[in-house]
Amino acid sequence: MKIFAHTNRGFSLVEMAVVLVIVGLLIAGLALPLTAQIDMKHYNETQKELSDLREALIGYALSNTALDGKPHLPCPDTDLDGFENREATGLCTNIESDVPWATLGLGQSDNWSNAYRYRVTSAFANSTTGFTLSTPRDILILEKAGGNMLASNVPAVLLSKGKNGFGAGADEQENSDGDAIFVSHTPTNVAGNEFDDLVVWVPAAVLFNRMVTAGKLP
Ligand SMILES: [Ca+2]
Ligand SMILES: [Ca+2]
Repeated sequence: MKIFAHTNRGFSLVEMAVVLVIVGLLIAGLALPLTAQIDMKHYNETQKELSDLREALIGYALSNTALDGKPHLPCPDTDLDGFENREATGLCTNIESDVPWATLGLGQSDNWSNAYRYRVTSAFANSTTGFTLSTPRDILILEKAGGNMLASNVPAVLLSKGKNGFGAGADEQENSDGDAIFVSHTPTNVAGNEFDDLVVWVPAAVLFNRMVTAGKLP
C-alpha cells in the first residue's frame, strides 16, 4: 500500500510536468497566429480607410469648384492641422504631404498611428483653374522599384507606410523619396527589401467618370 502510494505520487509529478509542457506549447502555438491575426486586422482596416479616403477625394472634387467653374482636388496638409494648405494663387503649398483628413472629414492616422500621405498632380488641385478631361497627370505606380508599370497618368495617390514605417528596402524607399513614382504590391518579407506599404490611387478614368456622371465635366 505504501509502495503504491509512493508510485502514484511520482506518476502525478511526471503527469504535471507533461501537462505544463503541453500548456506551454499551446500558449506558444496560439501566440504567433494571434500576432499575425492582429497584423492582418490592422492591415485590412488601413486598406479600408484608404479606400474611404479615395472616395472622399472624389467627393471633394464633386463639391468644390475652381474659379473657372471646373472641379479640383484638395491640397495636402502641410502644417499638421488636418486642413489643406493652398497658396493665394490657388496652387498647393506642397503637392505631397499629409492627407487633409479634417478637410475630408476622415481619420488622420493609419492603424500604426502614422499620418496618411497624399500626393496630387498640381494641375488637379488648382482652385483657380480646375481640371478637365484632358489635363495631364504625372503620377506613376510600379509593381516594384524600377519594375513594370501598374498605372500611369494618375492624378492622385494615398499612402500608408505600414507597420514598419519607412522601410529600408528599394521598394519602400521609392514611396518615401518625395517624387511622383510609387510602388504597390502585396507585403513581402524578403531580407533587405521588406515591404508593407499600402498604396491606393485615384484612377483618372474613375475620377472623370464620376465628374461626367454628376454633370461637373466636360
Ligand atoms: Ca512600410
Ligand atoms: Ca517615389
